[in-house]
Amino acid sequence: MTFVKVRKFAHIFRIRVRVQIAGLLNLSIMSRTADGSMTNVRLLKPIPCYGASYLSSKLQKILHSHRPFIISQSFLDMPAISRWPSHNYFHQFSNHRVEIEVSPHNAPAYGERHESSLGDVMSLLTQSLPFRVYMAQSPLLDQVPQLKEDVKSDLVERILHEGEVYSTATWIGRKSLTPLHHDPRALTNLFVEISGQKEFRLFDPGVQREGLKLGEGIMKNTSSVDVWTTDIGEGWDGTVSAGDGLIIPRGWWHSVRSKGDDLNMSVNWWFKLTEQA
Ligand SMILES: O=C(O)CCC(=O)C(=O)O
Repeated sequence: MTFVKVRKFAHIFRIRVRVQIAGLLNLSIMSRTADGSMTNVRLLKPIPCYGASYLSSKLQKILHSHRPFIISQSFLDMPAISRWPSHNYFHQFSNHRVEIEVSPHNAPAYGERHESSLGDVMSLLTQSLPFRVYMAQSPLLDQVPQLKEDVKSDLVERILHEGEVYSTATWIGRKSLTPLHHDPRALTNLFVEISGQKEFRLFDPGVQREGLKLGEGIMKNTSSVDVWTTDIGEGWDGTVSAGDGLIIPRGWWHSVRSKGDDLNMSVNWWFKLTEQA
């Protein structure tokens, strides 16, 4: 083994031991942020991950536990997964007006909202831009009902059958970052990744609110703390790839960022779980 390899293994080993010790003692570990500064980020637990076959008999029980979980590679039957990333697919809907958010890269805040045509947005998103453009929480599926056919999937139907759907949203962008917030309190979120990868940081509804720097009025569910560099308490972390889903239970705080530089596409449904008798 070369000297370089030995050093590399020793380094990986040291990191593993540090993480294990920190986990055992529930200590905080230091990690380096993108800008090179050190930050104190407490250990995050991995979001549990299940496959469709495991879920088939336990779906109700797991949903009603109100704990988050990733559903691995179980939405690959969704036509959007092959259709939406293909170069020209959205051309046919080019003229539809949509809203986008524009903000500086990495800003842990919602962007300024602008209106544009879907065609222009899709062509903007093929370019490397000095700012972030995000078609966030778009009612695209209601505006273009034809697209609803693309997000049909047996498992989506099964999950939504456990409650009543309130609304759905489409998310298309690059290098996106959604700040920490919680959705309307009564609603569970079924989130499906169509293209690219997204990382989620989740915190349970009981997280310490002091220090969250919450907004006012309709922004009182949104924090201006950057949970990617700042420790706000124990949380859960996980990544979804195309074909994966995630359940965000009602009231759970979440911040979401895309991974890599590729076009990223997702869709989600907010639904109210039917209470169990
Ligand atoms: O994908 C994102 O950027 C945010 C998703 C989100 O916040 C949600 O589905 O409630």
